[in-house]
Amino acid sequence: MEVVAREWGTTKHGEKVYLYTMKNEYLEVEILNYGGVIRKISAPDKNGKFEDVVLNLETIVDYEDRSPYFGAIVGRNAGRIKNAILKIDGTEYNLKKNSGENNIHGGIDNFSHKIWEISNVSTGENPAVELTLKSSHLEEGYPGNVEVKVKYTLSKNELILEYKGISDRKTYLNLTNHSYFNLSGNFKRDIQEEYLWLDCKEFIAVNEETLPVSIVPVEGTPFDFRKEKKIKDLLFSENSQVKIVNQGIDHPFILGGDKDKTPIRVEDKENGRILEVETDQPAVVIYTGNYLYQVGNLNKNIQCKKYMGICFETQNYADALNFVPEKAVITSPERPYHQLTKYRFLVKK
Ligand code: G6D
Repeated sequence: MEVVAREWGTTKHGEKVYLYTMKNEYLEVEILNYGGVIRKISAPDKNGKFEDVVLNLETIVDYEDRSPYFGAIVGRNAGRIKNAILKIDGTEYNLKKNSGENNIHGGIDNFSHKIWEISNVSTGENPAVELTLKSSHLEEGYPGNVEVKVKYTLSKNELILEYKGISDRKTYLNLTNHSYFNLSGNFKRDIQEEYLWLDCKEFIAVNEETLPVSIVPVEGTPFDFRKEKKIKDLLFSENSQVKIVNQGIDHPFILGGDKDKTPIRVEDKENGRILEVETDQPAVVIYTGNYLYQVGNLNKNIQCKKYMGICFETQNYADALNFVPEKAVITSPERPYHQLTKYRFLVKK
C-alpha cells in the first residue's frame, strides 16, 4: 500500500500543511502535519459503502479558528490540571491558564495547533506515518525539553496509534487523540441512536469545572454501560453528573489497561458499523460532544450539532498529580512516555 502526500493549505503563520492518505481494502485514513490531526477515516457499512466516521472540517483555517480538537493529538497533557499547577518532586510549575484558573489540553499554544515534522513514512502491507514534535523546557510552563513521536499505522481494519516521548528531566506527559467518532456515515445522524458498551466498573465524578473529584462505581447510575445501550439513554437523565457537564458524558472511565482486551465498543445497528477501542492506558475520557453546537459547519457543509460525535480520549488518570498522585506516570530520562491505542472497525452484516 502506498502513502500519498499532497499540499493541503497554509496556516496563518505561513506554515505549509500537508495531507497524507493511507488506504487499504478496509479503511481510508487522512493525516495532517498540523496538530497530527486524523482528518478523515472512511469505513464501510454492511453494504460496503465507505463513508466518513470521524468529524472533520473543510480547510486549515477552519481547524485554526474553530476546531474543538477534531482528530488532534492533545498534549503535553490531555484534560485539565487544577489551578494550572504541576508539582513534581516538590517543585511547582505554573502552567498557562486557558480554562478559567486551570490548564486544559496542554495550554494555549499546545500540541494540537503545531506543525509536526513528518519524520517517517512507510509503505507496504501496513503503511504508516510518523510525526515528531519538539517542545522546549517551560513551554506553556511544562518542565523538560521533550521530543514526542506519534506513529499512525494502518493495519487491515485497524488504525494503530503509538506515542513515544522522551525528556531531559522529570516531567509529566499524558497524550491522547481527540477524534470525534460518528458511525452513521458522513455525519447523517448524531450519536444518540448508537449503542455503547464499556467494560468499566468505575468512572470519575467531576465538579462544575470538569475537574475530577471522586472515583464512583457505575452500578446504579446512567454511566453503567456494561450491558450495551443507546447513548441517548444517558443523555437526558436527571443524574447530577450528567447535568453538570451540559447533559452528557465528559468523564474519565477506569480501564484495565490491557492493550489486547477490548473495553470499548460502539455500534450503529442500522448500518452495521462497529468501532472497538483498545489501549494500554488506565483511563479514557469519554466526551459526547455536549458543546458541539458552538462549532458551526462541518465538512460537506453539514451543521455541527450537540451530540454529533463521541470521543474516546485514552490517557492516564485525569489530573493525576493533583487527584491521584500515586497513579501519576512521571516521564524522565530513565522512563520514556509510551502509549499504544487501537481503533478497530468492523461490520455486522
Ligand atoms: C469541553 O469539557 C470538554 C473537553 O473535555 C473537550 O476536550 C473540549 O470541550 C473540546 O471543554
